[in-house]
Amino acid sequence: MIPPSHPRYESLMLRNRIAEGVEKGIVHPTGLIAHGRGEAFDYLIGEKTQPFAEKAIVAAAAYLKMAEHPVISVNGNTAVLSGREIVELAQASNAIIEVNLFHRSGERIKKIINLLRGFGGEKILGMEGDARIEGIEHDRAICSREGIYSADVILVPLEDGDRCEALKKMGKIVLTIDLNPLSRTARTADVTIVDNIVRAIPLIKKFYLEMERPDEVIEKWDNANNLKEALHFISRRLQEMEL
Ligand code: PTJ
Repeated sequence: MIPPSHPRYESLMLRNRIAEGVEKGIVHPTGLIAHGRGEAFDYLIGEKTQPFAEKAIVAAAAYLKMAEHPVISVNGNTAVLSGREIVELAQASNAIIEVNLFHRSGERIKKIINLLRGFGGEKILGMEGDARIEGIEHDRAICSREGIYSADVILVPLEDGDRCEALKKMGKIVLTIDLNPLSRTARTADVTIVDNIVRAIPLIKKFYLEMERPDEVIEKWDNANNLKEALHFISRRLQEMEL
């Protein structure tokens, strides 16, 4: 039991959620490693939604607002960290949720679908596996025709670089949440939110609901420039750190 007064309470609670997710067979064991990498980058950005992240969150909300067929892709880590908030975002933005795993297993997909249903998610895709992401080998390519395959805008948090690239080649607008601004996903996506998913998802919903002129936001959006801001922020913070 971690006392709420512990200085690293929130971070330790998230860690517990990921560890419990592995025990329940929802998170893939390598999800522990992915989470640890995320934690390290979260440290570097001060464990707060920084201005560059907020700008990207607004841009993601704008793309979702302009979308005709938005889809939110959920994996094991995403489900245990932000499952409830993803269901709420999908309801607010009329997006379809698809459980789509890097390490695909029918059993894990079923468990994640049940978890999301418990949060009020009604139609959750993922079991059909009736289409493929073009240009990707093996089971990682399997997706749902009604979901990811036909999406125009897709939010894929904590994604792998290969699949992000393949989704771009299929002509989709890819929105991602990745604490690592150097990852291939971060550099390939149309919008990269360099923030923790637990902070980012509720804010996407908030800005989505407030947004009046998504076209103006998109017109001004420059993902590469925003990533540079994130990297400058980290390097400045390191240089100015008092020990
Ligand atoms: O459930 P599956 O089978 O789909 O597998 C999911 C994982 C995450 C294991 C899989 O997609 C994977 O191995 O991902 P990567 O290639 O390690 O990439 C995950 C990225 O997410 C890394 O760049 C991390 O820095 C980042 N990340 C980890 N935790 C968070 C995060 N970004 C935002 N918020 C987090 N909490």
